[in-house]
Amino acid sequence: MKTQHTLAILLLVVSLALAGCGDEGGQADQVFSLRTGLADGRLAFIGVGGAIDGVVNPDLAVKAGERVRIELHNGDGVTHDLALPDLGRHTPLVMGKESVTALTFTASASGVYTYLCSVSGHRQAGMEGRLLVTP
Ligand SMILES: [Cu+2]
Repeated sequence: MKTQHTLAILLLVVSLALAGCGDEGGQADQVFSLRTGLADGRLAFIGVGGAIDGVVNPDLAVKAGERVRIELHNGDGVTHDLALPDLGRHTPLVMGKESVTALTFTASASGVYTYLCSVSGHRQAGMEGRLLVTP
């Protein structure tokens, strides 16, 4: 079991390293950091830094055409991800407290999109917010 755990961490580190490489190609116009945790006894994405600091499931406001990077920090040790189902995008699972994953994409069309955690039951438990893309 210990070996499996070590292997899982190793795979996570490798996948994070690969994700990092993939992101180097394009500079992001907007970077948001979210941390998983509890707010009022519910699961939540909590903003870190900037205008969203401390905000629970913050609105992420960007302009159409901008390159957006969302970093997801695991703050509670529970496995999570961040998915944008309308855009068909999601981060890898972020497992283990203080692990970080990220998603970089171009917000091509204006609109209101839902971001959520796709781990079973987590959206219902509170992990849901909005990405606002304005023209
Ligand atoms: Cu979750």
